[in-house]
Amino acid sequence: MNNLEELLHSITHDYFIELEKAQTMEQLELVRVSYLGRQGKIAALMGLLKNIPAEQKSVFGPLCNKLKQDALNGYTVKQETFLNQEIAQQQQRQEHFDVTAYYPHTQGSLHPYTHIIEEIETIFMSMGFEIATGPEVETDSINFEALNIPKDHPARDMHDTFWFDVPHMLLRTHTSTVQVHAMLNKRPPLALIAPGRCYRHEATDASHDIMFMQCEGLLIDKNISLAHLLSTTKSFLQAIFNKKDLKTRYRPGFFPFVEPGLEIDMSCPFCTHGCSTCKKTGWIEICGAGLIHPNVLQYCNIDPEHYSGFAFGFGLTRLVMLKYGINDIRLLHSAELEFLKQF
Ligand code: FA5
Repeated sequence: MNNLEELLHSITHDYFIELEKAQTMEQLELVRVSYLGRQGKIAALMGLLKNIPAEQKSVFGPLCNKLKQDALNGYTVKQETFLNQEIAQQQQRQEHFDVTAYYPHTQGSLHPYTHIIEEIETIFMSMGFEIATGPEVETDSINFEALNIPKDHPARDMHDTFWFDVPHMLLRTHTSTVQVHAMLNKRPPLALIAPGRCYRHEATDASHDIMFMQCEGLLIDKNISLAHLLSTTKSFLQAIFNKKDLKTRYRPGFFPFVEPGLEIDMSCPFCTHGCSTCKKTGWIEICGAGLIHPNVLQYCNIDPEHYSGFAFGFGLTRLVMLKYGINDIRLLHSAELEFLKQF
């Protein structure tokens, strides 16, 4: 009896001293576990009750229960005190938050591609063109057959193609595929541009990469002629280089999906008497173009007797490089922050 009484007093005494000493939530939790936990000292004390006679049990049972309740109350009061202190500290920190304080941060910038695509889209939208997109993983039929480039056609040699293991599937080699999707899915009149990535299995150098960007243009309606093509492309080039006196000239060009086909050159926007960009010629090759071949219209169920149209496609990568004076495509496609920060 005496032993139990002493034990109860010593646990009560020690518990409240340790409770008093706890200065943080973590220390308080250690005290709780050590006394009130399932393996704690109070539980062990209560475990002893089952081995004592019934008359002693009736005395110590209530005393043990009282100790447990007092210990729990003491713990709860202290826990609330700590929580209130923490809330008060948080409020104080918030009251002192300085919204004008300068926090050093690094600011991102738009990639040159993003800049130029936004400009191109704005110019063409002002002329009534829509912006179109298409898949980069394509079928042989859309990338070649629909565009009048059947199997064994020599024009396929110009498009070194990344083929998938899946038969007839490839990474598109040009954005002319978007023409086909548009013609198959919509009815004329159609006016769209399609900037996007293309892939060719080529050796890389300062102006060629295996991934690059092109921008396609397509217009189909009744009575569309070369005059529409020439004035649209010229107006676009004058706007993008911000040069009203920029001139264009035309040479015959062969692309199986247009007839006649043209290569469009522009007068060098950077010089008057020849420079390294125009290789001292005063002219820069900029765009392939032509009137849409009747075979292509027919493939897409558009009657060539009623409708005609033009298409053009230029290297958007080349345009970015020209416009920003970037002399190596690999820089443009690198993740070099020092380079990209300039734009
Ligand atoms: C075409 O791809 C045609 N689809 C363009 C076209 C559209 C003609 C509509 C007529 C009507 P070409 O293969 O020439 O054409 O490619 C066009 C441009 O893409 C090139 O002038 C060049 O600027 C760019 N280009 C081609 N291959 C690469 C490459 N590996 N790296 C960077 N740019 C490239």
